[in-house]
Amino acid sequence: TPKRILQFWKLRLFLKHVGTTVGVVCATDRDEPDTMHTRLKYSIVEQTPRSPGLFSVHPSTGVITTVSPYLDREVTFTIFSNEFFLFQYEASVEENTVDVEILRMPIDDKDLINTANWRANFTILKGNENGHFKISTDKETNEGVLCVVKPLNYEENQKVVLEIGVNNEVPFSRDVALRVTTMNRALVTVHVKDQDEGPECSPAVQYVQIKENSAVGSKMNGYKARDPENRTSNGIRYKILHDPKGWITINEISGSIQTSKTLDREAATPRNDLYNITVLAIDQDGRSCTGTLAVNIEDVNDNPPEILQNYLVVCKPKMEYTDISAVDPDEPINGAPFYFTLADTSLAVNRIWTLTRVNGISSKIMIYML
Ligand SMILES: *[C@@H]1O[C@H](CO)[C@@H](O)[C@H](O)[C@H]1NC(C)=O
Ligand SMILES: *[C@@H]1O[C@H](CO)[C@@H](O)[C@H](O)[C@H]1NC(C)=O
Ligand SMILES: *[C@@H]1O[C@H](CO)[C@@H](O)[C@H](O)[C@H]1NC(C)=O
Ligand SMILES: [Ca+2]
Ligand SMILES: [Ca+2]
Repeated sequence: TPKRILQFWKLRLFLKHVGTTVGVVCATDRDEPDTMHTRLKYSIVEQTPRSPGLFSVHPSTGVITTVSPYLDREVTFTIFSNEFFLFQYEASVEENTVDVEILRMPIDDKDLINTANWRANFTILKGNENGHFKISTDKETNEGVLCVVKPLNYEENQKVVLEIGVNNEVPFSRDVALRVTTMNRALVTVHVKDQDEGPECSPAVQYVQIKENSAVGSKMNGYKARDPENRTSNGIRYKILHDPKGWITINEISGSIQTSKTLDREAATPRNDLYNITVLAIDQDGRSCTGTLAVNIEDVNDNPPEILQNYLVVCKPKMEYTDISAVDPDEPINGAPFYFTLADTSLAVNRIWTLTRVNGISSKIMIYML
């Protein structure tokens, strides 16, 4: 036989909708868990104002619905239940909003017997794996205050269901011999409301590769932003905010790019880095985001090596030789090892000078005076 342990709970709801389900009372019986739905009957013991009544409860499912067109009323429920019940709340929050209170779960302890120092302790049992929510107890009212502490994204999640537990120091059961510290639980369905957001520049950095010295007017894919609501790039326009050397133009409609000058990898500063262009993406309502188009200018062997010294002295007999070094501004693959020869191949010159490779250094030779 079910243990009829009485509990009175008062819950206040802020109603935003009429004619809808506002919650479900679900009483369970620990002794006979499989038969609870067939045995338990629900009814509203009391509601204020009594006439016209605002709510009705379904006798077997426990679903509470509004029956009166009163809006935004604060309502106190007195719920009569077995050992614990599950109450379902609905709450909503705009996406991208943070540090807002979205629900208060009041608990009125006045009717509880022998619980003078009763203080509610709320915990989120399930559904907060990503840490978007926080629940705390209002010390004065003993209400559970549910807040959003990390912004939600409608495009990722339209609703989140949280299971909330509430404990207190005094067991819910008056039957102390049972020593049951049952946790009352509530299910909160948080509806994430869509915001009409601007375009999304994601990923923030997009990469493209162009060979240097490509013909002026060469085209390639550029930057793509998209509308987070429908995930398309339609209707988004593009502008270049910053182009270090002014080498690139962007197609306003497609975001594809075109070279407007001959690209010179060796003239871009800093060399050996990506050539970054800042792109502004604008939607039809004028909202915008910025992204980076990182252009990898592919090297072409378009630079000869250069000898570093243009004047050297070899002073006999103290010196027999000196080093000659050369550099190439292209990438290593288009640079050293270099081949050094004497420009003047005449016998007179060759009789006096000879070139010898420095071991292990491909950009340096020694010139000997014989
Ligand atoms: C509140 O409940 C949590 C989890 O059940 C527990 O870790 C914590 O100690 C409780 N706090 C108090 C003040 O009872
Ligand atoms: C996507 O949404 C944006 C703005 O809401 C609109 O301008 C664009 O036409 C939509 N694209 C498609 C394919 O529906
Ligand atoms: C270009 O952007 C990339 C990616 O953000 C960054 O690693 C790099 O340092 C940037 N280079 C320059 C020259 O700003
Ligand atoms: Ca080059
Ligand atoms: Ca070269």
